[in-house]
Amino acid sequence: MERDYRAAVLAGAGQKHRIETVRSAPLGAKDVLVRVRAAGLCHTDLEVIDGSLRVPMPVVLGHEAAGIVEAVGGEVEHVVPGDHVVLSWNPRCGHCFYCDRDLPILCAQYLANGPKALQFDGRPRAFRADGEQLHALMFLGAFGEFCIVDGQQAVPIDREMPFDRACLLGCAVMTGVGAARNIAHIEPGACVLVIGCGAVGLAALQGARLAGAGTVFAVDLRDEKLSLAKSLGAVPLHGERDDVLAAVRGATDGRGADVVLESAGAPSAFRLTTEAVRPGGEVVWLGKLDVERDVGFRWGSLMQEKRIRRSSYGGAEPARDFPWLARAYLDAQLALDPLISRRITLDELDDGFAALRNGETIRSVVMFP
Ligand code: CXF
Ligand code: ZN
Repeated sequence: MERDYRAAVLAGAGQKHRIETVRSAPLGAKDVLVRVRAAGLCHTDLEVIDGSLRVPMPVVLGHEAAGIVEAVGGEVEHVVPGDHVVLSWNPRCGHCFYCDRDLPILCAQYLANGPKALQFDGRPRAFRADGEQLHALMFLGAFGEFCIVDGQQAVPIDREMPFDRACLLGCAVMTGVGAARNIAHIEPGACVLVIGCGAVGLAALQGARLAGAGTVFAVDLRDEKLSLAKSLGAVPLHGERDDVLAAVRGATDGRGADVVLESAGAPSAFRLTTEAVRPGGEVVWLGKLDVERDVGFRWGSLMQEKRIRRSSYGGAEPARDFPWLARAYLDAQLALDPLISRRITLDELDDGFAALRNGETIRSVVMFP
């Protein structure tokens, strides 16, 4: 059954959102209709608004969301209406070359349909009042009261989990904690350096602590973000005022960090990763730049058996990872409250993105009634 609901529609890069009444497509057999309760504002949405990430328009952004299952298609068995879910933006076909090699982030169907901003099976799931098809960013399009996802994207979590914090698990927290837990190999007592203290970095440093790291250094250029990192157990270092390399070497008999997790997305940050890591140590790059940009490295910083790895979703296995991340929050092992700078309404979306662009906020979260 089709349904009318309010959603934020972006008609072109550089434009403002318009809140419109849109109409959902009929539910497919594998679909789940989710009543969105909270959705975070992420830099990837901002890249679409600012034009550096180009997707077909008009589009509904929002890919970090949690909500309540409203209805399910005939073939969906793992959730029922009323379940609380966190949404994953990385559905996979399960049988392509990369799915067979445990790299769903490279799934052929995911990579083919993602840039088209359609849902996973290639069909649109929402339309404007005049019938024009709406695109959806990252197989979600969560800046609306409802969204239809492929069933596998809806992961049930503990009902005690508050929606505003639950939504963060779907992108930033999964990416950051996952980098530390699923991608890097952090040994007990390890020295870890986290570069960039946005939502992903603040999650990464907590992931490092959960993995038993010894000293976790955290670098940023904003004092407010460094205070947050400090409150979460990291040793704060200002990227310009402090000598980051000296601090890391001083803590490791001159070797350098065992593991460096990068979440700043700047050339200087990428360069710092390979300078600061010890010989044989591990670097994980999470941040990103315009794909056409060049980054230069001092060749010597890439030598000595350093392991450099890119990760875009922290090795996410959503059905495995979202429930334990929620549990870690509920057990007070993972702090999420400090990541939320503002709670806003859908009508305040553009102001929320302006604040993210200026670096004023970690996460603004759209709350739906
Ligand atoms: C991004 C990271 C780079 C690839 C696309 C998704 N993560 C979250 O927004
Ligand atoms: Zn994101």
